[in-house]
Amino acid sequence: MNTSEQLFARAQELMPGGVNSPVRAFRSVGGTPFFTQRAKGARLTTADGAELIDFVCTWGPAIHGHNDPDVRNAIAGALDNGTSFGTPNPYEVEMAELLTELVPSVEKIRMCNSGTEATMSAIRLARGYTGRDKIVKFAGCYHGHVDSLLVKAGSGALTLGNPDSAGIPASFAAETIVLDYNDPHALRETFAAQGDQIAAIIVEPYPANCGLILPDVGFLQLLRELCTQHQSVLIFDEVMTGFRVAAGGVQALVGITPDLTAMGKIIGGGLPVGAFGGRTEIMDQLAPLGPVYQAGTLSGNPLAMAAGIASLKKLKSLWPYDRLEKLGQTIRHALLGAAKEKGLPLQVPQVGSMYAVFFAEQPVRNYGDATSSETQHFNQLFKYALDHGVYLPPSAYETCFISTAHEGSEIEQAAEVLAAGILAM
Ligand code: KE4
Repeated sequence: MNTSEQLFARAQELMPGGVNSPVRAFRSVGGTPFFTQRAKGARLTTADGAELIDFVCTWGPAIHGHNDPDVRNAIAGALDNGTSFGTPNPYEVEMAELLTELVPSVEKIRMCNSGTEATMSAIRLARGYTGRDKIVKFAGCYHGHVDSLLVKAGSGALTLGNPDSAGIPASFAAETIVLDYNDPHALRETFAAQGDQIAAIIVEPYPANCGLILPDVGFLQLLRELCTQHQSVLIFDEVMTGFRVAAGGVQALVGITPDLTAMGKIIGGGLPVGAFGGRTEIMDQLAPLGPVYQAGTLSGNPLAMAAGIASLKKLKSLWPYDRLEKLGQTIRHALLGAAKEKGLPLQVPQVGSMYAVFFAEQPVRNYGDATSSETQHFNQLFKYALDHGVYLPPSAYETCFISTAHEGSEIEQAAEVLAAGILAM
């Protein structure tokens, strides 16, 4: 069987960087990325036979861990009927009913095939609905590789040090206003000056693509107030946080109603799915009803819908959020305890099954704070953890995820490894 080294050598001949998504290349943490042979529950088995407790969870979708039997059975059942029809199918209706039930702000929904498609389409819809061009986003937030949003972006763009991608026409970037998250003054000034030109604010309500950042009290409410006041569209990008921090996402936790919500990851149960939805008045601007065009050959694909439906139904039956919060706190306390003992400044923002690790004196409130943290310390911890059977995201600018498949024993084991990794620094 090919080792990761052998596979990576071949991959690099055929795919840029040997990967199909940049952050997988381990460029910021160094070394050869391992190739995964199979995955089950909370664990990955690499092409080299190593078994790893996984805190990436395929970047969020695997809320029930890998190869979940209920999700597998749902896919197998759908497969008996075929893989893609290109016509409406019953699964789409069931998915739409689930999503609009779980996220009440979403009155109507449109399925697509990735989080990027979801945010790209939501932006186009907001522009079409308002007749305006400008978009407000926040530095460090990543909304997928959308031309107009790859401006001061997070995730892999930030990891590789090019948050402003090449290939984006200046005319596109000129329509994107980038502000600092948690900076109410800049936000008020911007809307005072050009509120009538702003089609939308798009925000990760809890930014999780430059590590994990939490809002100052009142910040998200201010977004809502300014969008209402200036008739701009408030878009919550809950591709990552949706169904993860709560069944209804951040908007359920903070009690704020966005006009549109972008979704992805968990709703596909590991298969390619995105979605965007919101107020009927806005959504009905979409083709075939309205003038805003959006489409997709595989949108509402029956296999992907079946996987997502099973994943969401399992969340409804397990309602795992209290348990995931406890598991997240176990990791957080272990990390902070070890850092205190070592005398290392450490911040571990954590919400439920999401946590991040910043080697920083002060809490990280924005992009500047995140990029000023000691990423070399993170890289050391990443390597130690990987050598001891624990897989953290290969970048300080990502967020860790816990699944319902993580047993208490695996969390305890991982907490011990991470604490030891800090003490070994
Ligand atoms: P996708 O197009 O990758 O399905 O979703 C884009 C996206 C949109 N919005 C948010 C908040 C996201 O986090 C993402 C994608 N997340 C990254 C991980 N931080 C995907 C990992 C990757 O790019 O390989």
